[in-house]
Amino acid sequence: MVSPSMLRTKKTKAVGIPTIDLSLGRSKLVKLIVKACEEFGFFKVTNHGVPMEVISRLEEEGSGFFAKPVAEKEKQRAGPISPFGYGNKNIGFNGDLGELEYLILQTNPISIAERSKAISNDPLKFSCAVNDYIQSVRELTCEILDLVSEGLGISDKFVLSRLIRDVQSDSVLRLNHYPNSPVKEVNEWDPSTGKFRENHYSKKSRVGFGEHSDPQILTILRSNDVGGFQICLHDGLWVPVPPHPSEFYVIVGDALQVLTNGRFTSVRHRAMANSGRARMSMVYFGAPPLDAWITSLPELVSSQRPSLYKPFTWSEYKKAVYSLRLGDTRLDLFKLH
Ligand code: GA4
Repeated sequence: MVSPSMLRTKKTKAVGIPTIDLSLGRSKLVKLIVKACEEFGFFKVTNHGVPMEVISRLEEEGSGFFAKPVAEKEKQRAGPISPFGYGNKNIGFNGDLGELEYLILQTNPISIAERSKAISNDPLKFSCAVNDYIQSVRELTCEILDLVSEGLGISDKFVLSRLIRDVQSDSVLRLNHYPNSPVKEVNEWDPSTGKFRENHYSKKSRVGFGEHSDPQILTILRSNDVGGFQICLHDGLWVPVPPHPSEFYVIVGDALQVLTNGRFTSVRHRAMANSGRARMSMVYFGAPPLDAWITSLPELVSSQRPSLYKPFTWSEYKKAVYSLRLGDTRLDLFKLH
């Protein structure tokens, strides 16, 4: 059932983020999912079928990696031209910065086995935890995409999930670690006393990972019990999303916006880094193979609603994504009208 968890933001009214119980009957589910994707591009799922043990094992491996000395982690550094591996503060290749460190992994078992040797002292344990998590979360992603296709009246019900199940799928797993590091700000102005406060630990919000939309089809996000994640509503209002370590948040990505011909819009989101405790998130980005064409599904195109975007391959889109800044709206490059 959609039971909106009521959230209050500074400026506003209470905002309900949809919570969808995946154990509901199919006909109800498809309607709820389409509604949530249209209204928010975002929802929480409960009764999702991913065992807590699978989640905990990956969390443990991730924490183990981030607890290593920086010099060790740096050996896994991404780039200069590959986004895969360890990163610290630098996001992408065009000067974006964040208050976090992260590990980006390709999701095919061969690449995971290869990387695990260098990442962990127990590579088999690490690669099993990563593979089991990916397998479970991929299944969840595909189940949601099949419900989306059904809800949108697409005749080929597996057209979306097939892109993710493909062995060549470019899906990615990302572990983010937002350390607890209050910033010591010397001489911050205190309006209540009319004086500068010296050597003061600022409570100001700092951006851990800046505002952006995800380029892929669907994102499945899980974090520990530390808050900081926020989504932007259609009216531009930012809403804090409470952490739920045993549940997942589902995020509509740019590619799904194109595939649905704009019926769904990819939700802009960000992570703040001033919570007072370290936050760790585990994020699966469901993506098509590099050579797959991304274009509006025929059922969603008509003379009244012509295609909004020109067709492109996922590889072309990724090139555009990495040539721009984090917060850019890259889909504008592919607009037809
Ligand atoms: C956002 C979603 C995923 O985390 C990611 C990110 C990627 C990166 O960190 O390497 C990007 C970012 C993400 C969008 C714009 C580009 C690419 C950083 C950046 C500045 C792995 C992805 O696919 O796109």
